Amino acid sequence: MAPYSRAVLTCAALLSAACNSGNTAPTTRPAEAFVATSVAQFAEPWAMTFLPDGRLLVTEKKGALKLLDVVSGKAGDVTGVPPVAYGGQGGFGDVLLHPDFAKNRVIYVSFAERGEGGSGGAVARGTLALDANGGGKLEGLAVIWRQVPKVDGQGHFGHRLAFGPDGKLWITSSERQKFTPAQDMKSNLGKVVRLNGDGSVPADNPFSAQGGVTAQVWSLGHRNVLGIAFDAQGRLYAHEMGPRGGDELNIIDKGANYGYPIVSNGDHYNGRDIPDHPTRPEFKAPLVTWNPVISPAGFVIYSGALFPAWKGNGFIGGLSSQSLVRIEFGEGTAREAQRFDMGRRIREVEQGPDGAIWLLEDGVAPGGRLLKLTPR
Ligand SMILES: [Ca+2]
Ligand SMILES: [Ca+2]
Repeated sequence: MAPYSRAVLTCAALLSAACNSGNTAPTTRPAEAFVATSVAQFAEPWAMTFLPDGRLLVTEKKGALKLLDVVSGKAGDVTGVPPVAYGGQGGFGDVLLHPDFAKNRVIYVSFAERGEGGSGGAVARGTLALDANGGGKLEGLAVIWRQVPKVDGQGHFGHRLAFGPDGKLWITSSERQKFTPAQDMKSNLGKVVRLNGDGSVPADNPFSAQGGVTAQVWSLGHRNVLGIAFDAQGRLYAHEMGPRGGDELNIIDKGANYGYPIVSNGDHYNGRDIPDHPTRPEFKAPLVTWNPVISPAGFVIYSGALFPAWKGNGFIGGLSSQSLVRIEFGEGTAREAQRFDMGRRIREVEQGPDGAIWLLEDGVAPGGRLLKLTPR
């Protein structure tokens, strides 16, 4: 565990030189809206989720699972995690509790693994046994899902996890920087996947009759999806790291094709044109497109009481934009309402039990801070 520090950060500590990097919404000084408290520091933290007792599980990309007491700042280790293929964008990914965790102790983790053909994302399920020393271990861990096929390279795994109000497990499966698999139904790359909690395929998936990995697919034509969230009405949203000038926020519909790599409001990083969304109306268009991009990672739709004005708003972390982006939703619409310049790459966003908003910075050395945002 990296040494933890606790300090209320001033605006000056949080902000990079300029406070106005945004083009979609005016950038706001964080200090005007919330207090950001640095609670702990982790090595390349990637994801977090709260336990019912208020403690916080944090994944570190190299392959560690930490359990943090957010009050004392003490962190313990959770052992029994799977070996991960660390490198590039690969490594330990998301951590998620089963909706009945308080009763069944079931937990899900995602990670990059090596295998025939290269590497791919995987999701494993086990139970969490806590010990009396502030740590614990994963027991009975079994892989319930894999990206197919495994390919070379170390990019675009996705593997963000969520449980829906339908009790199903949702997995984002990015296209591994291989473009065309996003449209290939014999592959589950470039898709949003929906499974039962045990890894089996729900009978009411849109392509369930086709069997194989096709049956897992809920939506297709995605690029790199590092954030997925349900709103209070049960609607599913996902953001997507697009090509140059093409980051997206989408509402995810059953069986819909989001068009990548055939269409995007952005273009390939090598300069090659990708026709924009309006040229192919058969593909579902994004609610929001960012150009310049924000590099979205982490996503919550806020339902807490601490920030009543933000109830129902989306909060998206920004990597290259070093920001926290606030989204307001309308009927079938969404817009960037506000952008907070955090001065660091933001990897993960979570809502705490008391309604505070928690962020993980991205970072190897000295590490990424865990920030707790509370009202001013
Ligand atoms: Ca999380
Ligand atoms: Ca384009």
